Amino acid sequence: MKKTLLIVLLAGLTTASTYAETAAKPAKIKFKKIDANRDGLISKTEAQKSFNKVVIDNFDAMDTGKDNYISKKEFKAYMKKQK
Ligand SMILES: [Ca+2]
Repeated sequence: MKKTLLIVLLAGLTTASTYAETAAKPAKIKFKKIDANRDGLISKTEAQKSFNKVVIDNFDAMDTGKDNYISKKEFKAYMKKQK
């Protein structure tokens, strides 16, 4: 019984660290995946629907033009800064 619990815990840890690694690499985010209606801009709604924590949390930082949309240019500029 104890052994099973340990395996479950270890499996949970592995999953958690994999998730953290993904979240810590904003450069891997695909603009196209978030831009649901393919108009070349990410709206706040699209960001929220993508469930991408990096984009949701940094929406205002990415939206340097302050027009409530992240253009591909703004997106790329932000990703470049993260490297
Ligand atoms: Ca869009």
